[in-house]
Amino acid sequence: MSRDHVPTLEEFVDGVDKRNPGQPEFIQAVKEVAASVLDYIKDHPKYHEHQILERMAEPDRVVSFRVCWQDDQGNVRVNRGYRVQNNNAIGPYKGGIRFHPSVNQGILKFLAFEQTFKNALTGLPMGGGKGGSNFNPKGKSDAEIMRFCQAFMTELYRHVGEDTDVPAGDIGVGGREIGYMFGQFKRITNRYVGVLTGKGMEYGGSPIRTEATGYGAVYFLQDMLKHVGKSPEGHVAIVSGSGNVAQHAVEKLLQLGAKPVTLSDSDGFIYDKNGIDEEKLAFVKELKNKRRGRIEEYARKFGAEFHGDAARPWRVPGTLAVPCATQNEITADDAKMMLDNGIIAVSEGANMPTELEAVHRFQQARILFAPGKAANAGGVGVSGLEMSQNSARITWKEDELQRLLRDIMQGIHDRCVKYGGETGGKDKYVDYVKGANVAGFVKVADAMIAQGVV
Ligand code: NDP
Ligand code: 2IT
Repeated sequence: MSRDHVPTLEEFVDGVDKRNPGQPEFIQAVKEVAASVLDYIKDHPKYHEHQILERMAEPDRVVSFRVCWQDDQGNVRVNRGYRVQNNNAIGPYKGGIRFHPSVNQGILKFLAFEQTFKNALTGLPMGGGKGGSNFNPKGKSDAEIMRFCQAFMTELYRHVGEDTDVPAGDIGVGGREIGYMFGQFKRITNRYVGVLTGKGMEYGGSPIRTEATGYGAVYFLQDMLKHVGKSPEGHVAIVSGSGNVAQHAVEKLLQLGAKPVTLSDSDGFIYDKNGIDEEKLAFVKELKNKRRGRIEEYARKFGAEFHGDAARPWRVPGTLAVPCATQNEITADDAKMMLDNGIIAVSEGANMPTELEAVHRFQQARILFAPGKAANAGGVGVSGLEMSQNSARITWKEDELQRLLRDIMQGIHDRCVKYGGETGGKDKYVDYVKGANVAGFVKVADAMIAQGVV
């Protein structure tokens, strides 16, 4: 690729393609950002001179390691662990850890790349990273989870630290796993520091970190609707997933007067025409967080529909959608179905749940579409506040954190409008994808330029 002109999208993506064989999710994430920022770079040549986008799309480092542990039968098991440190221009690397059999280097590179922009959007000083393992937590005993987490941290500890890289949870990693990893870090290093976020309240956790991602995604939905003179009240909402993010998205939707009607897991989805209320949500929390059961049980208990074969809920009619399971769960065909059913707003609780072609359909239809790096940033936002509290060795009050989370989401919405709003448009249309990408890019890019060629 020639350095004397700003590359076209095709030229740029061609280079990314060649350098990252077998990593389609990473290429997809970089392509989406490049499509948004290359025009901006053309108008601001310093970013091209400093090769900023090229540097952002090459992780600072990728660490890969073997994780050996013993199952309850005494068998030796081997998994692969990773930490991808993408960019630390504006703060220590920060981002979750995912335990899922699908985890590979390309998926974690996509997540660490996205995280870099997301963390910049929060306004807090955090760089981007992500880690995980192809370990499958399903069906494992508590003791097996503990041994795996300890083995994972036995290598990870040398790459992380409260001022270096601060992991948290993601798919398959919640409070239980964070506790075991924190315990092992402390044992190995003999240091009690905020090396992980999402900790329990007894040992340095922050109020509302558990709720923050789902709440934040619905706050963002509320802000997008407000921008066009609407509110979530009375709307039917389609939600996917049934883990941490989905549960708290449903909770906030209910508080704002919407009617959530679906939830899913990797087996399929439930459709409750009467709506998922507080009592039914309490059942889901007990089912998923304590008994670690399957969502199908909801349908049996409450007489709702269950659709198996890993079906996703997008065919269900509704006007709001909050995808909260995993990447690429909304295809172009799903997007068409949702538009035909009258969808007006989509807020991504998950990371990159919408395929590129589906994003284009939503953009062409000019509906309200919030990309994950904006909409799900509330989780890492409160993680950043957990880091501040740990540094000061205090815990702030819940009210204060509720207010700060609301402010963070509002701030992200404002930044998206600034860079993605149409000047002179009649319908106040905001391209939230462009807005989030350019706003995140500018902050990290300016810090990189200030810090020289490193
Ligand atoms: P959980 O592990 O708590 O829940 C994940 C949910 O998604 C489960 O219902 C799970 O079903 C389902 N799921 C996961 N993978 C698949 C798959 N391949 N196919 C179908 N269903 C799947 O994770 P979280 O709620 O924390 O994370 C959900 C999404 O939100 C992820 O994209 C994550 O990256 C993103 N996110 C999370 C944040 C956080 O703070 N936790 C912050 C920002 C984004 P099953 O139980 O059957 O596997
Ligand atoms: O994708 C994400 O933003 C997360 N999984 C949360 C990261 C964090 O450090 O809190």
